[in-house]
Amino acid sequence: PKTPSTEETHIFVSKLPTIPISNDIPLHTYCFQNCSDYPDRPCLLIGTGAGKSYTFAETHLICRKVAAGLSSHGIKKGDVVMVLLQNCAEFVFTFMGASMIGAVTTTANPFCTSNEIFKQFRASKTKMIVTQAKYVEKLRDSGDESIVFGEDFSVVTIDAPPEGCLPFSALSEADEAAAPEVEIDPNDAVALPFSSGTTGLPKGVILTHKSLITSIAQQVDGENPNLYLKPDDVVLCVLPLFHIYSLNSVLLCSLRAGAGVLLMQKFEIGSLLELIQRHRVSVAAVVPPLVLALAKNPLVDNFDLSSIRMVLSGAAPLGKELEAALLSRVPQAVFGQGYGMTEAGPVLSMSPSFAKLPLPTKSGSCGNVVRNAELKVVDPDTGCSLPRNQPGEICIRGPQIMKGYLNDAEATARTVDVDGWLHTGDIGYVDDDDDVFIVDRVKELIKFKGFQVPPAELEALLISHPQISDAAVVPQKDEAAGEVPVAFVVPSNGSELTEEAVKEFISKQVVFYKRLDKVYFVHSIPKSTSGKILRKDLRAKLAAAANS
Ligand code: 4UU
Repeated sequence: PKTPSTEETHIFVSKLPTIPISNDIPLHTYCFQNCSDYPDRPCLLIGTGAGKSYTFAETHLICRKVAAGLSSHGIKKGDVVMVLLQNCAEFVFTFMGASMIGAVTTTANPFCTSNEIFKQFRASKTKMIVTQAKYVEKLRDSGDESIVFGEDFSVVTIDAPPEGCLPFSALSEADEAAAPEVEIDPNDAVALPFSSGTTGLPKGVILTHKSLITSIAQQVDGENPNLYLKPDDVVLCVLPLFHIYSLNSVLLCSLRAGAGVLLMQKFEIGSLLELIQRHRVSVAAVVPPLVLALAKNPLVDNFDLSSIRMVLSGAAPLGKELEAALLSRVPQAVFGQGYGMTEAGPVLSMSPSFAKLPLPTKSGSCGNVVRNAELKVVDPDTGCSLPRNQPGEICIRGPQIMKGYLNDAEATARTVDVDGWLHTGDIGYVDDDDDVFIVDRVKELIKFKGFQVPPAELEALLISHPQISDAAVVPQKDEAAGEVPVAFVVPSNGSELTEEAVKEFISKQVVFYKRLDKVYFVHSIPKSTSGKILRKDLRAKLAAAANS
């Protein structure tokens, strides 16, 4: 990032007063800080099966047992545990248990391919993987002789363990009194989600106890919380916990606020509606494709959704029409957006309509910057900060942002400047009422239904194909997914490559949302004199083709 000149800096802060934040304690202590006041209240409600639930006291106890169990299976302070799970109680127990012994959780999508999982495994130096039996086959062959299943890492399954794996009871039935006492520094890592950030391949994002506590507090603490979760709320957790949105704004915020969390393994509209009705879900955290389903699916008419008082959408842009369509389905609910980025801890702005003393916000806005933080908008060409109503790159500063990328000082320095500003790669502005609007994205990242698709990863795979000499991947607008990745491919001389063959070559190697929607064969990829792909030109080409 460029350093601005000496002129005045325009900095935006929250309209809500700054609050004291106890971010010098460990994350688990903070999240469970008030839970002895309501030990018997439901904490985790399981959406599938017999409808099991865990109270706050039970949840806290199992987390402590898992802490002891992780420790007795060799996990030490600073070690990394990979949670490769769909939403379930064991996810929560492992994450919090790891925190209790100063270990770090790296979260991964269980639908990822073996190759994708082991990239994250190697980068994070994972010692143990907690998963489900059906994903174990993907873990048996790391593709690397020096990483041997069961020797160089252990595998725990939450269901019946296949050969060479431990049952989850090995962790959850340990004696909680045996957990070691560890000193935790506020700047120690606790979560290690992976994100490609503004450019390049996925990287480990170091989120510390301090960063996560600050981010949670910015949402749910203070006399007038920005995201007011009440003790009798049932908060829908259908978005995957391996993504920071759900992990932070749904799970950790609810734990802190004493609200119940309804865990759903995956999104399926029928069971979602049924569960909302049955458990009287009051707060729903969603992404735009889910808003689409709730707004448009005819099944919605058959269910009672009157319990919903708040709908939060984030992770991708949401059109005003869709927002209006949703509100016609749940007219009693307050609707608003949150704007987050993994590296930002993650929340940058949140609708003030969710506050205890709510303030109005405009349709299409991502709310106001969170408290105890600063936001500025910079001109991408000059690096100078811009006044209200002028779009530029959004930057955020505060104790909630990441410590940095794991083992990548260069990428960290490109993203967080010397003054502590995190450059998001999003283009937006702040209007006269402090409402934040995002209008474009200048970073490489593609978002399919809110999931990250890093073009650099797909480009590297494409170029590894013997019949491809060059390639570029860019987003194309899509009604259902928001964006889909499409490739421009330069075939090698004489190759008879087909679109289908290229698509299949990729789809075998990547998780479903990274699959190419379209392949265009071209003679060359437009590049700048320094060799950078001119993505803007390719995006313009796509837009022109779509409009013709
Ligand atoms: C337009 O998507 C996220 C985190 C989202 C989040 C978290 C907590 C939303 C609400 C909340 O409470 O993280 P990443 O790292 O996967 O993707 C970050 C990028 C942003 O830089 C931006 O380009 O996702 C896009 N994005 C949005 N775009 C995130 N939220 C929004 C939004 N509108 N509301």
